[in-house]
Amino acid sequence: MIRFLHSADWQLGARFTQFGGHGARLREARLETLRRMASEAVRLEVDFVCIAGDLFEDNQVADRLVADAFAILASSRVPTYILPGNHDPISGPDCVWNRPVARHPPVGVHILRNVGVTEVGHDAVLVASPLSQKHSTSDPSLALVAASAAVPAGRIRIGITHGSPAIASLHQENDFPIALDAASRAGLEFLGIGHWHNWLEGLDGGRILMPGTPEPDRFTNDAAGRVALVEIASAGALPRITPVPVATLDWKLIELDLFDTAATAASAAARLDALLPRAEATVLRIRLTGAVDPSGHAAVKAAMGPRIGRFPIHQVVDETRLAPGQADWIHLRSGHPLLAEVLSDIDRLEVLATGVAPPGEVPSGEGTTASDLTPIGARELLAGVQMDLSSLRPEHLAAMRHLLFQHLPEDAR
Ligand SMILES: [Mn+2]
Repeated sequence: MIRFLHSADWQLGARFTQFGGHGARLREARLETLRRMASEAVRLEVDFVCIAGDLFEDNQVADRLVADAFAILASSRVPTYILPGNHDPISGPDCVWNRPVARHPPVGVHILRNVGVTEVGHDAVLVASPLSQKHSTSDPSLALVAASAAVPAGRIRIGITHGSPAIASLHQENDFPIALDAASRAGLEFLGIGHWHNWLEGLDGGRILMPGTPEPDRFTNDAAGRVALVEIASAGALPRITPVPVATLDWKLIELDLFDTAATAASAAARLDALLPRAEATVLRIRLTGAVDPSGHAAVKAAMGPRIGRFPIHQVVDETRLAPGQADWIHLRSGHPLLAEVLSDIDRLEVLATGVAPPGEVPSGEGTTASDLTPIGARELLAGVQMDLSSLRPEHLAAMRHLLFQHLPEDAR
């Protein structure tokens, strides 16, 4: 039985310029998470830790950061194996791995500089294929086939490389495509890969795992923030994989459509309140969309105002636009005959339901307006329609127009 932690894509030193002055806090969070993985390695009594590429954001990171990261990893006293990825490929003399700071890492920290096999104890070996470029159309796992073939039978073979699972439509040709049977093709019990930032398991019958970034770095990767505990009982056995949460910060996105500003204001407040207990450890983005009038917009902002201030790292992305006024509607109707007909039908419906013509009603293409309808005409129109008009109020019809406007393509407005 061999037990180890598999992680990748730490990208230590990432600048997070989109967060302005908070970039430093986000960079520090990544080191806190690295400390957490080191403690988990001790707590779980694993045999080793591996990092399948992109420990560093690029080959220009400061020596000080490299030394700090190595010191954290060495502090666990659990052997740690680091593979160069596409962000930090092993290349020229100035690349991070060839600088003096990485030439002489602390005891227990090992850099997988070459394609080859490393003993990791318990009759298990690590078969590595590091990257030496930023892009390539070749499969980095191909090198594992020959390397693994040289390992005596009966050993547990653990592969490690970096690239994209060659899933049709999900990967790019020049982004290190990895065959979906790369582990079984090379006779590996397990292939630990890195590159994409969300947890991805189940490939090659459960033998390939992409753990995702241990510290989230975007709002869409909802399965990031973990490292993998991998346990392999013996040669030939399937790996048992358990996610181990290590993230320091939660990345939360609140999306608000300001269609109904009163309801949105209430829901914004409730959703922010739910996140407040962990406000200090949250990277918050609020995205506002929809067409809205200035007072509704102000109401939503007012509901969020006092709460947002309690989140040290937050962004408000305001993609709302002004709801159309009377003049806008007239302009829209004149430019779009089909839209004009639909709006005219909504006007008719409003007269039928409420007995009052909506403000700004304009003649339809046929030259009749909703106000022209007599009660008899209305009854004739409604005959056969199972519709209770008495429940329809002017705000419902306003919502219909609003919805219609929301769904107009940008260039039609
Ligand atoms: Mn990568």
